[in-house]
Amino acid sequence: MANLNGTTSDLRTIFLGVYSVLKSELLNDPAFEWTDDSRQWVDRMLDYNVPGGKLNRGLSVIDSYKLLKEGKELTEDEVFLASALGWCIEWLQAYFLVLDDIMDNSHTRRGQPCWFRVPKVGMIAANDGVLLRNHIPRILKTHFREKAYYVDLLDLFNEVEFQTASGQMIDLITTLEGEKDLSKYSLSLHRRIVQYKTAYYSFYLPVACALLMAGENLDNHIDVKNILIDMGIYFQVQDDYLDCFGEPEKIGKIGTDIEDFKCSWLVVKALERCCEEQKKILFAHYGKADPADVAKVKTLYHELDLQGVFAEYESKSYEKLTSSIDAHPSKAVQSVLKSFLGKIYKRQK
Ligand code: DMA
Ligand code: MG
Ligand code: MG
Ligand code: MG
Repeated sequence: MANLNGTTSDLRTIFLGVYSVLKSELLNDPAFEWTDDSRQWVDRMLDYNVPGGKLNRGLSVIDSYKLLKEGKELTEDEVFLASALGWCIEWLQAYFLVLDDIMDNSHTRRGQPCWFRVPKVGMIAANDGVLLRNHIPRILKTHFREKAYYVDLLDLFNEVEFQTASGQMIDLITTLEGEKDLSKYSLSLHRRIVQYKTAYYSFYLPVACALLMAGENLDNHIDVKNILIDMGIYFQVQDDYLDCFGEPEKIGKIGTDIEDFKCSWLVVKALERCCEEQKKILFAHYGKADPADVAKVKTLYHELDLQGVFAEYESKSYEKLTSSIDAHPSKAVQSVLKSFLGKIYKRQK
C-alpha cells in the first residue's frame, strides 16, 4: 500500500481500503464452512450496515493515535492497525444500530431503509446484529493476538459493550407501556441514559483504543475519560435535538422519539419550561403514533422556543468542554480532545 500517511490519497480512502481487507478475511473465516449463499448474505449485510455512516468514530482512532505520537510519521503497519481498531468501533456501532432500529421501530438510517425493513431481511436482522458483534473479536484475534495490549483491548470492548447495552436497556424500559409517566422524566434520568447508551462507545472508546496502541495504561487517563463522557452527552443531546429539528435528508433518518415516548432532552426541557395548560397537551399527545399527536407536540416545542434553548445549551457546552480541555496538562491529549470537539460542534448531521 502506497502513501499510507495520506500524502496523495486521503485517510478516508485508506480507511475504506482496510474495510475491504477485513471484510474479505471475515468472509473466509476458517472457523465456518462457507457456501456461496452464506458468503453473499454476509457480504451484502456488511456493505449495507457497516461503512455507510460518517465514520467519525473509526477515523478518530487514527487521528487520535497520530496526535498521541505528536506528529511522527506513522508506519504502514501502525496505520493499518489503527484503522482496524477504528473499524471494530464501526462494527460495534453497526451492531447496535441494526438492533436499535428494530426496537425503536425506525424507518430509515443513513439515507436508506433500516436493515430489518429490507425485503427478505426482517427479523434475520436480529441474528445479523449478533454476527456483527461476533466479527469484532474475530478481527481483534487476527490482528492483535500477539500484542502486549491484546487482553486490555478485549476487556475494553467488552466493558464498553456492556455499558452501551445497559444504556439501551434503561432507554427502553422508561418507555414501557402501562408505565408511561412523563413526570419521571428529568435531566438526571436523561443524563444517565445517554451517558451509557452513547458516550462510552462513541467518545471514550476511540481514544481508549488509540491510548492502548500507544502503550498507555487506561487507569492513568480517568480525566480524559471524564471529558469524553461529557462530550458524548453533548453529542446525544444534539442527536435528540436533530431527531425533531434536523432535516431528514441531512441526518439520513426520520425521527421517532416523540412517537416512542423517549426520554429525549427536548421533552425534559419542555417539561421544565411549560405552564399547566401546556403540560396537559404534552401528557395527552406525547408517545402516540398518530401524526396529529406528534404535530401537537412539535408545535408546543416551537412555542417553548426549544430551538433557542438548545442554541444556548450548545454554546455553553462548548465553553465548558473547551475550558476542561485547556486544563489538561498534556498538549497532545488537548489536541486529541479539541479535534473531537471540532468535529461535532454545531453539527447538522
Ligand atoms: C442510539 O440512540 C444509541 C445506540 C447505542 C445505538 P438513538 O436511538 O437515539 O439513536 P438513533 O437516533 O440513531 O436511532
Ligand atoms: Mg434509535
Ligand atoms: Mg434507541
Ligand atoms: Mg436519536
